[in-house]
Amino acid sequence: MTTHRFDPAFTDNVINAMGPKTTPRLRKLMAGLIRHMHDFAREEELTVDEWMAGVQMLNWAGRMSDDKRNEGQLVCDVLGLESLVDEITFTLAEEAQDAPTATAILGPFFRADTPYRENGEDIVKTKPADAEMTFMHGRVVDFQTKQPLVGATVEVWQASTNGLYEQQDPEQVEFNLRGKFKTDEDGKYSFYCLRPTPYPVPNDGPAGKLLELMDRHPFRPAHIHIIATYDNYRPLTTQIFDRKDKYLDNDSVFAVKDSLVVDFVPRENDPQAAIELKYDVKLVK
Ligand code: MBD
Ligand code: FE
Repeated sequence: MTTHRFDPAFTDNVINAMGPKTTPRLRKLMAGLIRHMHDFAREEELTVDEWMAGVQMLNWAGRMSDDKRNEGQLVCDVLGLESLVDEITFTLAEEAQDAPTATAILGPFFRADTPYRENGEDIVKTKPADAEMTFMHGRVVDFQTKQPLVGATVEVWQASTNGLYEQQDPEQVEFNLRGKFKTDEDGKYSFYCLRPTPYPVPNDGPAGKLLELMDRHPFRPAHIHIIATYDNYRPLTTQIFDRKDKYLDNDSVFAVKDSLVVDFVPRENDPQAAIELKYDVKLVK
């Protein structure tokens, strides 16, 4: 039996080809994915050449990805998909309970093996000439009771002023601008870092090609990544953004939320840093 390709019944045939040994969730996700992809192709009258260009992009992304580069994720990011999924996850969690510190996307430059450091340590191990040294500190608290969480983990990472994360840049020592901290008996964490600077996402691959084809710039506003965890609390992945940044309203990966915009302020009497940022992380169970 054949059906015309424009006939929606063709799509049902493809979906119904799934066998009984799937999970309900997988069946639902695959059916939705197939339906939307087919509708997209029909609505846009996608040509073979256009489809093949997309396939080539996927293959290119796969080829250039390894443990130091996650191009597939970056492609999703410039298309807003990771931020959309983050928002959906956050909203569902919020509906289940009240609002903690807002989440933001993980992004492609997280490293699972980041070392623990002492509170007050400087994560700037390779210092760029234009470094604006910053003291970042705050507490991790229970969102509802406001009680400090002692021994919570705060992990941070940021790009250097040349726009590169440590694993992208042979000039930076390993784990430069990264660290994991444990909150002290008052629930406090602290470290020295760079005032973050805006930078373009890597644009020498398919993500950059897509941005160029869509006539978009690759810049992200200055940000610091944070993951905060504590026993029995919901793990938090987020980013904070400099209020003074000019890309707040047009982040190339759509990750900015109002509540994550922070103020860097002048710091007095500290030979190590002329700027500081106080940031409390509020976790929920
Ligand atoms: C980044 O630095 C980043 O944080 C995200 C989410 C995507 C691309 C580059
Ligand atoms: Fe980042």
